Amino acid sequence: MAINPLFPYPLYLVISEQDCYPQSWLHVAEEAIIGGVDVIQLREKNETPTGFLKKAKKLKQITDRYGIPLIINDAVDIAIEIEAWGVHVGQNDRQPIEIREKYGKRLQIGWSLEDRTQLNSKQMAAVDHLGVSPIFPTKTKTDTITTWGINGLGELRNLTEKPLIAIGGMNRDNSASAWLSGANSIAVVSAICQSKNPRERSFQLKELLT
Ligand code: TZP
Ligand code: MG
Repeated sequence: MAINPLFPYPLYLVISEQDCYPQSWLHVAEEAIIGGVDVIQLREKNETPTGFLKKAKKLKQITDRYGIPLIINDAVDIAIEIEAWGVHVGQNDRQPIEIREKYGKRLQIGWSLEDRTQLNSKQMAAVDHLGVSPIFPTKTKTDTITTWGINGLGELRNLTEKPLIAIGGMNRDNSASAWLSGANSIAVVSAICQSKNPRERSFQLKELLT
């Protein structure tokens, strides 16, 4: 797909300390940015609020240094506190409308689309971009509902104009087809976090998205 001005970030890294282990997650983040990652989401599922805030501050220093946007998963208050670019929420998290009402345009709001009916939800009015989740089955997240596949992604492309982010099992073999089927961004965890050379891997993935 062409670059979408509403989400001009073709390569999207979703990061946590655990998913990068045994590599240093901050090192992975920096290497990935140098390699071509355009946006990073911090997604920490096993952190205390204090621990999450500390990590968010550290990562924000890096994303600010390189001038790329940072998205915080779930923790809206932390996103506001560190002046993140955006927040990403799932179907069971804080609702987009509530976030928009409270914080206006201070945060870009990403929402996980797990079922086609959610496209008709009133929440869509407050959503800036959608995570199409998951495209393929993945060990990184197993509590999923719809596995969209490339065809499902292509169908969604015809049903909404909002930027679509393909996530779940994305790698060097399937990212180009997701891109050509209408994704505006390809989001990965393990393809970069578990790579021995996150910089090179990011570069390789980015090359596919033009
Ligand atoms: N949301 C849907 S799938 C997923 C998330 C956070 C995990 C993607 O991880 P991987 O390792 O890129 O398949
Ligand atoms: Mg969530």
